[in-house]
Amino acid sequence: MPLYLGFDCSTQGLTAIVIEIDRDTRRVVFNQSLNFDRDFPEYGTNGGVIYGVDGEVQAPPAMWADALDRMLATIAQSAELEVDDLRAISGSAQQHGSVYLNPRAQEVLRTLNPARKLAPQLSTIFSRAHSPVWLDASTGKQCREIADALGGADRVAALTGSPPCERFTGPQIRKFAVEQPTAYADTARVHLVSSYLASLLAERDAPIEPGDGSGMNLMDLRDQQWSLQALDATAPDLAARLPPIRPSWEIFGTLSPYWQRRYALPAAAMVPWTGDNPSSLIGTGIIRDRVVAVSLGTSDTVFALTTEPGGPSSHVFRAPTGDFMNLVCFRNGSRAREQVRIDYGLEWDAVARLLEKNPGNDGRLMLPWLEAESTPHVAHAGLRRFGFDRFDGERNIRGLIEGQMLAIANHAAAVAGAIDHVIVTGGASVNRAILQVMANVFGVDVYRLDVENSAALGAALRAYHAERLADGEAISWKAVVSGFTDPQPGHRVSPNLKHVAMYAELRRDYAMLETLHRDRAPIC
Ligand code: XUL
Repeated sequence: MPLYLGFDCSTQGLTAIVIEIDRDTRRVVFNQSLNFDRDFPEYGTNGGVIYGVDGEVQAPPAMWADALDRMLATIAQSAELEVDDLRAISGSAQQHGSVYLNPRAQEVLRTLNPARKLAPQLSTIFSRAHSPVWLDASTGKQCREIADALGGADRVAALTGSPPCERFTGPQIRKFAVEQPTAYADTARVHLVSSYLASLLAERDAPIEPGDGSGMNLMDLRDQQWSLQALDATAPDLAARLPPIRPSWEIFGTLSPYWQRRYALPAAAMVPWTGDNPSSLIGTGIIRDRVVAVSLGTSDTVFALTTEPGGPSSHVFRAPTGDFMNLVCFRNGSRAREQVRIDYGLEWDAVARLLEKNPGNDGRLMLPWLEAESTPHVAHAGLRRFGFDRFDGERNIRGLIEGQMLAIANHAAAVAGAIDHVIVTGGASVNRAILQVMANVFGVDVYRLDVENSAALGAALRAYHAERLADGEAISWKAVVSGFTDPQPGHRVSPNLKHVAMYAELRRDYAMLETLHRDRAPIC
């Protein structure tokens, strides 16, 4: 039976999902994850990243390569899989992060020794040892410079889909080019995390896919090509350093001889990798109107498909369907939830009981900005509590989770108009008590999916879609996702009508507090 493999290289780990699709069968046959901190302690990461000074957050690209190698070994050895049937591979990765390769990289990739591990063979290919990732908030100056050069932040948003944002790749590249000009001069290729990992599988430069390219402040959102104006405003000779942008479904190579020999894998078709959010759009199956997806992960994101860009959305990306997607991203996601839970010494089931015990927290609100926040822009980290103090554990925990859900529901208005229901994905989507708060706050049904990692599932589904197209079958997206993403009644959490009106009032109060406490001159 044909198999399709999808990866997701998120902030904290690498997941792989294999799906089996035939006329009457559609099922997930492999679903495993590696955690960077736990499984690769030698890289010294904390939550998959390394915090530096002044808002810098980076990760070692060699660690991602190591994880890819270990995961492919697991897949090849899995007793449940007939790996010879692997037809196509795609993937997704945390968005915005960038990998810098020197001129020797091409040759090294072409001559990898299949008897040896991948990561040590890559030790000479990086012109920058560590990659800046989406949590990096150190490029405010570069954002302002890019905005000035292009005629203002609104102009940049109209051109690229987003105003200049600290975590976006363009401002990050500019900072590197200005602060480390020698290393920049030694850079032959700047990849996204997604296209870097795809290149490692194909042993050649993989293209950038438009969904992930939209998170760079460098791509013309309309024609899905590099904007020469944006490149010029960012760094010298950048055009020569970027891979081409190619359609999401255009097969660009095959799994390379290195992997074929190393793990006896077939020459499966390679489909461009995208960002985790565009991939989740497919993996949650939200390919129609009036539904939004909420991803509760390291970042919390809210997104929806749209055929025309517009509305007051914070970001507009291209979607892997060829349409557009609106998205807002909250920096304070699962790390904030986890930290507050640990601070008050509670297990998750105790947190669930607290949430159920007193919905609405007696009207006590918290702005949940444990770390600097991106929606809305808040540079100065710190929880803001209203009507309680830090010693009140119950109110702190409820305040944080309710605050996050109020923010998500309020900002969802920038993503989609009327919403019939919400699809939730990501690690915290298994937590029913959190989903109950979400349903009460949104006032509509919330569904969780069978597969928690919708980005990896989306990647496997994109691999299937591209392989079918290449085979001459004009398959629709509805047919692609069917059987994998259909909301199940058993996974529905309905709003408790007793609480909906109360939360509607809290949403207004929360919005007011947010306006008072957000940064006056937002960057993004
Ligand atoms: C989206 C964003 C995050 C990352 C990490 O703009 O920055 O969601 O993709 O998952």
